[in-house]
Amino acid sequence: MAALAGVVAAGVVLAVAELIGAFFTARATPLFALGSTFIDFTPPGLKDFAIATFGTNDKAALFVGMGLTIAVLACVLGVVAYRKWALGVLGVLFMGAVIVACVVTRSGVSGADAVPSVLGTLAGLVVLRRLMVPLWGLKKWPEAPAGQAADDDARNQGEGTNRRRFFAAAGVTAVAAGIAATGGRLLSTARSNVTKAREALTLPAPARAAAAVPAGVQSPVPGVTPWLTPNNDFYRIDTALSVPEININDWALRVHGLVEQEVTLTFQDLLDAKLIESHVTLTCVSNPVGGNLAGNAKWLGLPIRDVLARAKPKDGADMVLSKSIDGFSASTPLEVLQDDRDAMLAIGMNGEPLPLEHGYPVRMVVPGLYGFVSATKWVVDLEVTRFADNKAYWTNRGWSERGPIKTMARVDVPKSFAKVPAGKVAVGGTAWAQTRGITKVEIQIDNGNWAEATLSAEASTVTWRQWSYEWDATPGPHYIKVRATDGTGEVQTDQRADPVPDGASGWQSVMVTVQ
Ligand SMILES: Nc1nc2c(c(=O)[nH]1)N[C@H]1C(S)=C(S)[C@@H](COP(=O)(O)O)O[C@H]1N2
Ligand SMILES: [Mo]
Repeated sequence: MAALAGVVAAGVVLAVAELIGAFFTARATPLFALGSTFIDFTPPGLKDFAIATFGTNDKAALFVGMGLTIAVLACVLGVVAYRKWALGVLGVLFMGAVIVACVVTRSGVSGADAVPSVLGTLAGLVVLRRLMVPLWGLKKWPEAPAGQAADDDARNQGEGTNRRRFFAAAGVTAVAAGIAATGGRLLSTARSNVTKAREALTLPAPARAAAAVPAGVQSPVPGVTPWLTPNNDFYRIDTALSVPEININDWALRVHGLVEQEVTLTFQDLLDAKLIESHVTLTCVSNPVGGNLAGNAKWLGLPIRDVLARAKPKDGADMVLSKSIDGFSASTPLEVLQDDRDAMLAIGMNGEPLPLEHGYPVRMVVPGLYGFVSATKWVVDLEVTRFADNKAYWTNRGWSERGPIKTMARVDVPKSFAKVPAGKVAVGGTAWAQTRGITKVEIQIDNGNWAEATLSAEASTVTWRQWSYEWDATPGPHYIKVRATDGTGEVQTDQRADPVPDGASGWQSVMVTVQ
């Protein structure tokens, strides 16, 4: 029962902080701050494990893990408080201090944002005390601490009354905490007008429209991923447990560091600039062989080379460290942002303002590089610097400082472990080698000869290219292997590599049973 009291009190800490937190920075409530701090201390192996295991549900998995950890700690604290109240109080205050430390060290969070966590902790203490009193009145257990005064009320009650009193208080408090937490979430959503501002935003027409997409980019095989990924289906990978909410009137991008001329851009500057539109396939370095952490969209934005031309990088600069409002950063080679590949500060995705999860109002899109070294969402700062002088977020955590995308072919149909009827089986998928392009995709059944797949039309070298293959399948278990050749003539390597530190490699092999 003491352990249960601990769990209820912990729930009150989180719920009260959530409710009061609706009036403070969204990222400053205990769960988000604890989780974000945990992510920041994540070593490369663990991040990779989390994504390999949970995919884009990694955040949900983190919350479940955190919930269980907090529940176990709360049980322990409850029992400690029952035996020695002063020690329990110390424990709760210590946990409160840890939460506050996590909150105030978040980027973009101020000291005042500690208020919800402080008030939550105090509320938790009060509840813990109120639940302990009837427990101390239960004289049944020999270890019931003699000195821990149950109040007169509790002392004069019988066992049954104290027990009932405890469960009634615990139950009512738990329900109240649930209501407070839900109310807090709803309130903070209602108070946010960023979603409405995004919906009200009309994007300007580009000065240079995207190149027309040729007919036949889509693989004819049913079930192959759509060539253009709808925004809602676009994979999402980031360290942001709660999505940053940026008001476009407050947004500014500072370009500074090794430059002749510091430049500051407002959102209006972007709307007024000569924008371009272009299809680009984004890929995550954590994508395992055969994985689906890649998506293709039409982006609208300002070429970063235009911004750099105004800032005039100084000799010796070789990198741009882009930073988001929430502390993520990416190191991108300076020359990549200056060449003709159309790296951009994007404000539009598939004809809409960027969705909040994909970087609203402004993100970077850089063809040819994995997202962790280029695709900064919620970007607010570009520091022109040198690789020798500065390290990006994931580089500090064991990943590479550079991340050109490796050539990769993927089978979408049939799925791994599928059962298919004998005869003609349609095989299809996609392949990418951004900035080099895909010139060939080959299929190998079991240990047979490599056979060329039919390539779908190529939109550009910075988008993925789909393919199809007709397989004459004979009954039994079979392996389908796939490999691509890029525009330089290089065949995708069969050398297996893990995603850490600079991207997975190897040929995907799909097992199917032909019936
Ligand atoms: N601010 C911010 N930007 C970020 C990240 C992040 O964690 N924070 N993750 C990067 C990574 S690892 C990838 S793969 C891409 C993914 O972009 P998407 O979520 O729009 O698909 O965003 C990049 N930009
Ligand atoms: Mo990524």
